[in-house]
Amino acid sequence: MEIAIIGLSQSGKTTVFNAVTKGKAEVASFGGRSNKPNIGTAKVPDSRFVQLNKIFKPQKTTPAEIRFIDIPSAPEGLGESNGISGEYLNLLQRSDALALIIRAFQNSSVPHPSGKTNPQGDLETMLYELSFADIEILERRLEKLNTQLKSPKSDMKQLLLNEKSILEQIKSQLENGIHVREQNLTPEQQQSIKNFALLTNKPLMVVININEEQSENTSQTFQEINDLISKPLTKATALAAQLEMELTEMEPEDERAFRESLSLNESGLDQMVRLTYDLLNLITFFTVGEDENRAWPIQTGTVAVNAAGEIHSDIQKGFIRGEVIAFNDLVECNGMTDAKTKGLIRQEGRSYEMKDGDIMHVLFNV
Ligand SMILES: Nc1nc2c(ncn2[C@@H]2O[C@H](COP(=O)(O)OP(=O)(O)OP(=O)(O)O)[C@@H](O)[C@H]2O)c(=O)[nH]1
Ligand SMILES: [Mg+2]
Repeated sequence: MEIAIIGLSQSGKTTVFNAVTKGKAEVASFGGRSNKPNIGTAKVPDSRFVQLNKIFKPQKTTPAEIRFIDIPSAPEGLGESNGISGEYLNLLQRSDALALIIRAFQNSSVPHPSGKTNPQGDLETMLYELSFADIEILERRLEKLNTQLKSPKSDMKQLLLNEKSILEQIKSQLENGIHVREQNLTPEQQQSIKNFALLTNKPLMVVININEEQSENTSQTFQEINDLISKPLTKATALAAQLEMELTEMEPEDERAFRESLSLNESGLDQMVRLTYDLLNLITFFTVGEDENRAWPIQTGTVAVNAAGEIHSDIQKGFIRGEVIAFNDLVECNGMTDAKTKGLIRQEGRSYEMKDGDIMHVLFNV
């Protein structure tokens, strides 16, 4: 799973990135900014995984991970209505979801690019920018289709015309500010745009970057942007990125104490991960053993053979069956031996639909 962090310049993208990945990427000082994307992973906090590690004491533990890419605001790009293109566009297209950072913090030493903190305006700008990128992608395809339609092979003509009509409809809605994910497309329509990886078809999380002492204004900001965020496949959260980043730099005990004193119960990392799981409809399954315990994020509805493919493509290819036990059953038995005696380990076939918290051991042929 890969999330692209986007937003206007100086909105706090790199700060959010550092807070969730516990990274040390350099934040921009005004004027001198880096143009390379930062790539890092956030480890998904999961108390069940901690419990499994206590039971199995493996040599290695690998929590579930979500990749974050901090996309710098391109000199010619994002928010300046000149479009998103080239390398930036590719990075955005290949991501599974977009995290859009909206600046709501006041910081006189960090001037806002347009002079004034304006969450609603910035959000509108960025939503427009994303629509615009998609319109350009569709226009390029439509141009090609029109050329092909000048001398179509007869068996292709109807197909091309169908595609053209679908793309034109989608484009016209985008021109009215309706993102693709809000367009209620039929499976057939979704199929015809699948390869374009349109940006406004991706799940969107809006992250409002607030000052630490701004909590009262936060609900007001939410109210202001409410119409823009209460849409399908769109979620929003507020976090104080600067503070979150500083907290992640502390020793874990100090961080805990500090959070308590500020009554910050959910960390920025937790919030972002929860939102990602929610937005992408993810669950976690586990593999356990003496060598390694590992947690794997998968989409709800994933069947056993495809879950096995997350581990390795060979394991998917040679899949025979899965030995599966629910997390609660395993913990109650405090390990596999007792669980086996009690008959709690199930034999499941390729099409078994994985449940959140399943522990699976795959039997396979090489
Ligand atoms: N007070 C305050 N300052 C912040 C907050 N988040 C970021 N900043 C400051 O704003 C400046 C820009 O933050 P960055 O994280 O570099 O912003 P960015 O969006 O990555 O900037 P570009 O990559 O240049 O587009 C830095 O000086 C940060 O310290 C915040 O929540 N509160
Ligand atoms: Mg940055």
